[in-house]
Amino acid sequence: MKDLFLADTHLLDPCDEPYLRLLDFLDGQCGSLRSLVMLGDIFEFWLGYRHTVFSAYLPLLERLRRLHEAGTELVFVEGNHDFHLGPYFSETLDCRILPDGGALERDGRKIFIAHGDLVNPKDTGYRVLRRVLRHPLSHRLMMLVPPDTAWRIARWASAKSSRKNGGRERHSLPHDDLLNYARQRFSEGYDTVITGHFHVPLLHHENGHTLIALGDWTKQPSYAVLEDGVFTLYPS
Ligand SMILES: [Mn+2]
Repeated sequence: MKDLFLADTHLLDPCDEPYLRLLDFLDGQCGSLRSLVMLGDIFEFWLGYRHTVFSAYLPLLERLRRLHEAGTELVFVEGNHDFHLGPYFSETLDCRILPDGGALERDGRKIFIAHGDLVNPKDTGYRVLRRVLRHPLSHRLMMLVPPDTAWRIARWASAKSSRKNGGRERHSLPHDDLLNYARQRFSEGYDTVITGHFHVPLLHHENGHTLIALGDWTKQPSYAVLEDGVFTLYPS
């Protein structure tokens, strides 16, 4: 049995190639996963309503339900695109939700998982906005928006941001901030730190500690596997 770590698939349209690739990939993993750990931005946009989910996400949610029924533990660290996961995840899928990341114990290893959006300590503006948006009151206000309207706004915002980037996303890894963040966790007793968010894969070993940054799911799907106490990062 193994544990699978995945981030930044940014799913939006179930006809998109990366989305279909993820469904195939998860179908192939069913029955062999002890846990599936999603480290945020799995969805390009998510809002947890009580009785509604976005229909574009039904294919993935069905895969997650199958994994859960096959005995896979689901863990979700909220990203900056998908927070307020709500009752579908917590109740229907029995998913363990970590809004700000947290600890995971596997094979005697003490692992800290986080999305990665809090790696830069100087990004105070983002931190304030993040706290406001994640406040339970914000969730209640957002749920007053009809799901069709929320979805339309999300698609518009997504198209706008990809137009702004000229259709090409540019990603880079803030090495120093990320290393400092990981070293802080190592000093707290964690032996492994795993993040997503930067879309650039990294596997770094240091004094018996391991730092993994997951890539995304565009051209070369990126994920990490923990099996028999050893981490492997793909693409390797
Ligand atoms: Mn992110």
